[in-house]
Amino acid sequence: MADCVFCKILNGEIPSEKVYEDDDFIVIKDIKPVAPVHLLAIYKKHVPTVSELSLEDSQKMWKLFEVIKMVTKINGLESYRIVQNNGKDAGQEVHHIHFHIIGGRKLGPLG
Ligand code: D5M
Repeated sequence: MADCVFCKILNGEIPSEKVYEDDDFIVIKDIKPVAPVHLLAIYKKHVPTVSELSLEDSQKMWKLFEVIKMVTKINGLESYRIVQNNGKDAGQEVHHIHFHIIGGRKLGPLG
């Protein structure tokens, strides 16, 4: 998608701090971290929200948890939060499916 910031990161138009990459996912450092560790696991295919995932996309999501296990281990996180926003009222700013991985400090209650 031409005006999608994550598509631009994926095609190299915008720089990012890459932590991990495979055929389906890339993990980068969030530009506006809310905790000492704040990573974004981005699904490479441009799908705006979970509601728009095809069955084929959903079937690839199990891999995401293997990726999260790996990057949290590398970052020494025993406790962490996974956040995934869908739609404006949920606070989604970038309409390209991604998962926040947040940790490295004591986290407060969900709002
Ligand atoms: O989260 C979107 C997140 O994407 C938000 O935490 C900032 C982050 N962001 C935006 N642009 C960049 C770039 N260029 N690099 C790294 N991180 C970025 P959402 O769930 O959509 O609200």
